[in-house]
Amino acid sequence: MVGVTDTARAGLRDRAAALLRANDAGTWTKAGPPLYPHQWCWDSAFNAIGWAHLDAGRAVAELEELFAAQWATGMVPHIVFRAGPDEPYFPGPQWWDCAVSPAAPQIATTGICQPPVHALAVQRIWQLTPPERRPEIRGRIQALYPKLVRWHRYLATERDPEASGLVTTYHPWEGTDNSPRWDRALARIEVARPGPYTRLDTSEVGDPSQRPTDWDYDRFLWLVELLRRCRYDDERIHREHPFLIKDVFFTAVLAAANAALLDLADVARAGDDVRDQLSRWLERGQRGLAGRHDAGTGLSSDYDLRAGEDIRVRTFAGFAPLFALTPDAGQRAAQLALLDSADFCGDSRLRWRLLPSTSPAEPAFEARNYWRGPVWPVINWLLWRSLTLAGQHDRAGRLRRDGLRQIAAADGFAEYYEPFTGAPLGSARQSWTAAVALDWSSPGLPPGVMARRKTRRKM
Ligand code: 2M8
Repeated sequence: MVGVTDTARAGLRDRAAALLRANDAGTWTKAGPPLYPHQWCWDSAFNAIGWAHLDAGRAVAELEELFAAQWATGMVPHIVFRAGPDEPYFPGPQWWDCAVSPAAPQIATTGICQPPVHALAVQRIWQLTPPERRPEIRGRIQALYPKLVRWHRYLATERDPEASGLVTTYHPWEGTDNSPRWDRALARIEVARPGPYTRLDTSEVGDPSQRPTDWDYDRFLWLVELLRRCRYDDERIHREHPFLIKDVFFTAVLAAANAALLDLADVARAGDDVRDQLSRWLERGQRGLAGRHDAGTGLSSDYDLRAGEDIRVRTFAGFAPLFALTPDAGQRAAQLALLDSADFCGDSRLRWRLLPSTSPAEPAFEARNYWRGPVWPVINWLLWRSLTLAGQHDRAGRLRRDGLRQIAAADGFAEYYEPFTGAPLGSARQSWTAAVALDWSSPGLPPGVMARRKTRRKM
């Protein structure tokens, strides 16, 4: 941590570990109480990475607990409602009513999912497991591995019936809630009648301008109602649902996760058929992303299936080829130049050179509003990981240094940060930010290597 003393780094690590422990419910981690008291899907993966620095067994338990709520379809739900009634969250299980689906598990969950960071977490856990714990952890990874493959299979099939390589998302809550990426698709939903409701998030955060608007919430809840009416049946959703987006960021995470599973195949003693399948999904995802390149902006664009139109908004998601490490060297060089440009990390107003959720040059940019501008440490962690694997060590090192400075400069572990001032925003006790701080402040630990297997068969 250049520019921050060893003492400061040790202090940050201690505080990050203390936050994870404070949010620990034994075998799962509250995402960010009191705002987020339950177990969230991709938060859990990052939290497992944090735990891996403290206790490999606890790290695996996080994922075991999450996958205990895996749906019969293979989907890993976006929230597992594990907190008790004294820790309210809106919308709770009754809004989702997942019992309408025969695929839902016994425990209450939501009926959608989030980006599959989990294989990246397992890769990191294995990397950090001390030799004396390897036999035990290997056994547990072997048990988890087929569940991860089922999860990826769900995304590669049910969420991509066209076999395009691109994952279809059903709801803004499948990752980046009020990102301007969804504005036009949400605006097309003219009538949203979710029924009376009271939000809790705006009072928890205090400053409503940091959160989605009521207009957004009307549509978020209406989409839940429509998904419930489809009984969360993927085939029906593809036929009837008004919000179907080919999401390039989600796709990129899946590609990186498929590579991570390939990397772990020997640890898990996976058979050749599984390895071949993962290779095909990886290639198909990377090819799908290559097809989403927008020559005008240099970014990758999401695609709105219902409107039949590209979504041309400059956000972090446009760097999907970089997150996925697609093989086109020319495209990668162009994306790196764009990343450094004044439209993104090179904006001279930025307090730190970190990737904001939305480009400050974009008309929809809002510096304090959630996914519409603020810097999210977890997104920068994913970028850091990709830059490292791409051999971009200087860029990766700078990103990690600035990422740590940003977190260390503020009290607590914020959910997101104002890009120009560095002010901490949203939840102040966000587990995944503490997890990222733990991972980044561990000296000499680059992320795992990407598998570079040749595919044996054509798709
Ligand atoms: C945010 O989303 C939840 C709904 O899932 C919310 O606003 O209530 C998002 O940032 C999401 O990506 C994240 O997983 C979740 C918990 O940190 O909070």
